[in-house]
Amino acid sequence: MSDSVVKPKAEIQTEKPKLYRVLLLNDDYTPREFVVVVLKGEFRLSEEQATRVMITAHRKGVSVVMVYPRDVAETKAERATELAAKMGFPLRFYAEPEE
Ligand code: TYC
Repeated sequence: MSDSVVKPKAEIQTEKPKLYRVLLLNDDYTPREFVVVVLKGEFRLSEEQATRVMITAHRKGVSVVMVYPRDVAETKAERATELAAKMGFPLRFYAEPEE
């Protein structure tokens, strides 16, 4: 009769939960000041950070706002997009996984 020894798994599972980045898209209609207000309110950016992110999107078409766990990124992107829509602006945020 052989003793059965339970060996610990050779490799410990160290997979990190994927992070998602929230991206901001440029458009021709949303006022710059409103974009900054949303970035400060929903994403807690400072005036300087919000202005920098807004200007980057304005110039390049898209800008990274912030990185979060998936559910937080998706919720914030949705909330910010809905708030803009309610105010009549086509401003869009979306979440995507980091590579
Ligand atoms: N392009 C807009 C304007 O000229 C301002 C703007 C900046 C809109 C960034 C969206 O993500 C954006 N009024």
